[in-house]
Amino acid sequence: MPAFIDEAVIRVKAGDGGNGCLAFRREKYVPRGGPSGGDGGRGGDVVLRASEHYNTLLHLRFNPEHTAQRGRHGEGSNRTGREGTSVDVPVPVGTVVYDAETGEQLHDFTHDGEIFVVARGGRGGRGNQHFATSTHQTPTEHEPGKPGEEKRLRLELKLLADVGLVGFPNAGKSTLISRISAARPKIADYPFTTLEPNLGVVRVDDRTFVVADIPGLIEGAHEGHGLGIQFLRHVERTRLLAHLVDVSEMSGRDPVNDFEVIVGELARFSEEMAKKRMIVVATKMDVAQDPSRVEALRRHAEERGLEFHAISSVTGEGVDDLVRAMAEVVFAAAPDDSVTTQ
Ligand SMILES: Nc1nc2c(ncn2[C@@H]2O[C@H](COP(=O)(O)OP(=O)(O)OP(=O)(O)O)[C@@H](O)[C@H]2O)c(=O)[nH]1
Ligand SMILES: [Mg+2]
Repeated sequence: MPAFIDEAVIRVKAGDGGNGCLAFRREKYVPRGGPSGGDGGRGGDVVLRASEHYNTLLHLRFNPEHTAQRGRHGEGSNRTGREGTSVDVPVPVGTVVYDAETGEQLHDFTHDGEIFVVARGGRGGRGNQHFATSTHQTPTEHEPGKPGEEKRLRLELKLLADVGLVGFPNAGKSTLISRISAARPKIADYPFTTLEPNLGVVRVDDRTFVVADIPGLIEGAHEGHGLGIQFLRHVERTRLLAHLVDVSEMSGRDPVNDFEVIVGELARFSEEMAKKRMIVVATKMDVAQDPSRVEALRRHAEERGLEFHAISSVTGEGVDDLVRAMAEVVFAAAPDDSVTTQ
């Protein structure tokens, strides 16, 4: 099974501590009052936070620098500088964090909401108020703030597909994934073009999900015909199947029959696969001559309570609607709460 790894390298810099202050109280008749320099505030941390809201690391590739605020400097009258604000960097559950310089594994996120402070803010320096002793009453010592930690991180995520594309060879699976993601699988007008699964990351508004394009299935795939059903395990854990059916005359077959053949093969693979949520997708609408073929498939889907979409990956017809329908199912399973990307 090829490893599908999503990767991002980011730089994190925690806030520096504020400097301690050098100051003396001003008192009437006393030329020099006691020392009154406040401490610098602590710098903010950079915190990685696992969120089910994210399925990929794509948002970090667009935004690779994360800097927390520095602490404010101390002030006179023993005033401590304000602490710097920390920054939260959301990552998907399943992300493994490495130090990019040393290769050391720093953390492995396993559950939603988990946090890991990856770069600590620097301590604030002490003001001169702390340096007074009975014999040293006008101290001028005061410390600079400590620098915040700075790291280059490599984040790694094993991608799990959210949506699986299934259908006959030549149905247009690879063409669709190349239209909706950055994946560029081979596309050709003969069956069994795709020999290995391809994953593509699909972006919808500020969220992403992963689509798997797998080799086509044919009748008897469960007995090893064609490339067989071995690749179905790549979509075993998806939340949704998009079942692509070529409704153009190019296929030389009947769309409803094609649909049933594939459903039969899925059922023979596993009970779970047979029960998986499915969207039926009529493909190649730009070259479909006979509307009755499309209508027959639409009715067939409706009778089975399945959502139906008709698309052309060439003209783009129906593709946005289909992507939104996929996103709805995928994101319904993950809480859509507070987090947004930049
Ligand atoms: N006119 C038209 N042709 C399409 C469309 N989608 C795919 N095709 C063509 O159909 C042929 C097969 O497309 P692929 O995307 O390779 O099909 P596939 O389902 O990935 O096929 P396998 O990898 O063999 O399972 C190619 O010649 C595509 O250019 C479409 O919307 N309109
Ligand atoms: Mg293909």
